[in-house]
Amino acid sequence: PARRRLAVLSLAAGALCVLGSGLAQAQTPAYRAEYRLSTTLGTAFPWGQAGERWIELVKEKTQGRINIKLYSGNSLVGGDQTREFTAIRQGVIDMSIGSTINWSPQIKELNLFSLPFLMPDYKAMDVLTQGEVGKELFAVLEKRDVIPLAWGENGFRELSNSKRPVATPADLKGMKFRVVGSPLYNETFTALGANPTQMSWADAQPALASGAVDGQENPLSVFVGAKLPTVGQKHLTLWHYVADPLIFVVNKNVWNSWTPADREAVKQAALQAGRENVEKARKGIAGTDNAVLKQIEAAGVTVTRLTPEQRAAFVQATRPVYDKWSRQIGADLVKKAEAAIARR
Ligand code: X2X
Repeated sequence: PARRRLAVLSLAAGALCVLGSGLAQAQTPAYRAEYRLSTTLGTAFPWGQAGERWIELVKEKTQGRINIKLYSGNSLVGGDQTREFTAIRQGVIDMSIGSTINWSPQIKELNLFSLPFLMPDYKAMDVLTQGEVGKELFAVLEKRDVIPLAWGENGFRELSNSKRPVATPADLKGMKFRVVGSPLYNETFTALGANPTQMSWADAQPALASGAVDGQENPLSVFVGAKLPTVGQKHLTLWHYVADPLIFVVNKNVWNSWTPADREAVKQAALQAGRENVEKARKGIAGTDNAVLKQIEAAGVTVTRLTPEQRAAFVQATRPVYDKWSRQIGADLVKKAEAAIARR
């Protein structure tokens, strides 16, 4: 019986060995057949196209080891873009190209880009994302278990409505605007005398079509891509009050499951897709190329460009919101951003 017991024991030990080597194998990269990439806008927009491009470049650079599927419309979080960041942390989403606005409810520092009239032009946006401020924001994301890789762009957000041309805060009085993101947006529109209401992009389009809200704010690429003039958005004001960059990220556990060489490939792919995305987001809008604006005017939309005096009235009306939120974001970070913009 003693010998039999020994035999049983050695059998058990053998089984453990087999199990053990199986575990050892599982510790070498266990790549999944497919990873989920979340975006808000789909492939009719530069944002969704950036997702497609990242996927394509990753596939190419990893020789097909990393396959990604695009889930636009924030479909992995039921269309609720303000829940996206939490879902990335939890692993419901593996990768994302997300707007700073949509993650700002969880990451207060990302409200920086939503401070009204902080960034006067594209150069100002670039010195933030490509400089010290951008690095600091990436460090904040990493502390929250999300690996940031590259910057992209949604764009400067312009104001549209179905009621009348808007050139002064007084013109906004009583108008209902759809906003998204953190309470900063509610406070900005309230300070201007408008009635803001927070809803997802998925809900915004039917709300605009039915007249439940009068207006919205989004980059011109979105205004055109979503065909907002066809749902009565006939008045556009170019006020450049805020702009939202996009950030390419990967869930930390997913990132750690890849070999260092594949991580580098995913990062380089993000940087390239990000650069191409910024270029595309500005096409027809920035500098001397105003093809998108021409298209908008051809659709019968009145385009209002603010004089410096008119712009100053919007800046002044929103200044208390700027000051309050600077403290919430972090006075040091805001000062650093202001200094970088002043030096640009
Ligand atoms: O919902 C919006 O307005 C959009 C599409 O621009 C964002 O996701 C921030």
